Amino acid sequence: MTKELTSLPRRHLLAGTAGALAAAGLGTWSSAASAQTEAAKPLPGYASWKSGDSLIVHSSNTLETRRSAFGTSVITPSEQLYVRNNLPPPDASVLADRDAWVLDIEGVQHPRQLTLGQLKTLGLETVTTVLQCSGNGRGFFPSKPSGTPWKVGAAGCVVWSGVPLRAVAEALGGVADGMAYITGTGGEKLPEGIDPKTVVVERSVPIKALGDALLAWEMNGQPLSLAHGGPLRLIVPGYQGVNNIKYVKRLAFTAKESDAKIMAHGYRMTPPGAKADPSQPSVLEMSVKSWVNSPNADGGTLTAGRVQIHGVAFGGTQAVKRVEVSTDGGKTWREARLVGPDLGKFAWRQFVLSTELPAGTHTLTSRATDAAGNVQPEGRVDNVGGYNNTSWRDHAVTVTVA
Ligand SMILES: Nc1nc2c(c(=O)[nH]1)N[C@H]1C(S)=C(S)[C@@H](COP(=O)(O)O)O[C@H]1N2
Ligand SMILES: [Mo]
Repeated sequence: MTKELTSLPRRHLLAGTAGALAAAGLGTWSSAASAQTEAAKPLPGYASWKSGDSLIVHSSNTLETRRSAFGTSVITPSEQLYVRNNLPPPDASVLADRDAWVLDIEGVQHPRQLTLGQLKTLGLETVTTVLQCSGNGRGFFPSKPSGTPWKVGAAGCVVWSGVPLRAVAEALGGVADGMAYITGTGGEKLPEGIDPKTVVVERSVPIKALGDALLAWEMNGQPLSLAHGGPLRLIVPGYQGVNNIKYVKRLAFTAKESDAKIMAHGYRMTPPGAKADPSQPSVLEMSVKSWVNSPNADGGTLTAGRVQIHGVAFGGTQAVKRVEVSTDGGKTWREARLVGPDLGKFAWRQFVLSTELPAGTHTLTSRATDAAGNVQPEGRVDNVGGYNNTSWRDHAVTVTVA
């Protein structure tokens, strides 16, 4: 029966079937139908292989995973993973001969260029990480910062394979003296006639990230797609999305942070009313966060009775130690159970609380604690760009139970 229902054309669902489903106690189906009404914009060509039903298309360069589409199986399928491009991606011809992609490596004893084919001979590692845009949760800021109003769906949990960056550095004689940062540069074609520094995607992270950083060519068991940075991407586990440079064409160990605009002024924790400047903290390591994905993340009415309240939790560079769930907007909390495989400290965990929800309105939310004892906060840190929203109150879901 469910199969028939989900395969009904959208028109049918909207023209009255939704009401019938709600009457039958299948409120989540009717909410899925109403969520689909937003799916107005088509997927952009480079991401046409993605699941349109699972994504909110904000623009051709910003696709968000629906809250109802995260599932419970830990890994976010590539078809459902969000996309965020600051510039249009390179031409698909860069994938024609993946192993011919050239990476410039600087700030080592013996700087040189290596092709992807050569990099593949230097080492192999696999790591599972949460990839999350620092603007995820921006849509909950009352100040309405400019930028995509992401709610929860600019995040996913992904498996990467590639060569550890430290193996590459070692092969080239080691990091040169005095270098304090890892600076990655994206390989997009830059618009002509403007200073490249104002548009290039170039980010620096502290060199301590060298222990975990990877140059990745595979994601979720497939060659890295153009949408996600293929043929080669820098992965900095535990760090905010922007630091994971797609189409990486230059990897430099540097004494100073990049002076590109996206590093010096973009992605800074700029206090309200202030102007962005390099003295303000940049978005680097992620911090502990969780949210509920079900039931009824996208609205609709539930039937009173037993529910499995589930969602995801992660700690950035720390493992998640515990997750609590509240059904009364944070007045009282109960311990949730972590479910599914533990894919390491950079991955997220799925959590569940099995409980009864009586008729009425309930505010469901979750609060995670990481292995270092950091507890997800109630509030957000206000900032101009709308970054780093980890507030459990903002991420609450209000459900109506009949
Ligand atoms: N070269 C390049 N790398 C990039 C970006 C970009 O625009 N160009 N966007 C960054 C941002 S802001 C985020 S959140 C992530 C998004 O990764 P995804 O599109 O694979 O989900 O990539 C980062 N790496
Ligand atoms: Mo981002």
